Amino acid sequence: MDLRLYFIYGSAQGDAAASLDVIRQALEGGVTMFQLREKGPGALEGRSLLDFASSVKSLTSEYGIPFIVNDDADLAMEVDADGIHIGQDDIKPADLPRWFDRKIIGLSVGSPEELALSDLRNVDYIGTGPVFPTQSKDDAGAAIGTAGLRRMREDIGRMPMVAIGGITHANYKACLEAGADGIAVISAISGAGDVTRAAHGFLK
Ligand code: TZP
Ligand code: MG
Repeated sequence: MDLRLYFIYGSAQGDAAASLDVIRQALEGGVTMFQLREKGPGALEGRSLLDFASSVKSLTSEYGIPFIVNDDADLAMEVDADGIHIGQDDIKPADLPRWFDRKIIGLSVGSPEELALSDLRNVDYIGTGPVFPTQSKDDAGAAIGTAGLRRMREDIGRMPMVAIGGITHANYKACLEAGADGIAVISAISGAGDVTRAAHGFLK
């Protein structure tokens, strides 16, 4: 598991073909992890979601990159994902089917208070944020800043930690300096004119 550059994306409001193209370009740019996060208006469901997820899985496998599914344990199992990412309001890591024992389990933890309430057995990495304000998640909560990130690093010890929320080429180094093992990004990659170049720019 290499958390350095964790790209998160969905089917772009139902346009699966365009989305696959974005994901391929990001993989070309050197993304080290990928998470399928299918949310919001136009999100795919049922058979079309399953087909899309399978296509993404094939694509990430081609590049040897872990394919993580957000929230949806059934979907993760159906497409034989490499892992799942869950939030505080989702299924608890300890309640996941045994199938996930051999898989990567990520958990969102936004604050030291949430950390104190989280059962980290079975958890392989933590996602912390939003570090900076973000347009990509309505209920992301207040930004914790790099000071909040540093505090989380102190509290979690050696647990792998990826920073998320509002991360750009201008601020990602501050996240790494604050103790993150890597950065998780949606818009600074998916919204870039040159997706491959944008991804690559985070690896310098
Ligand atoms: N969780 C916390 S912030 C966020 C998620 C999924 C959105 C990150 O997106 P962006 O565009 O990189 O700010
Ligand atoms: Mg969730």
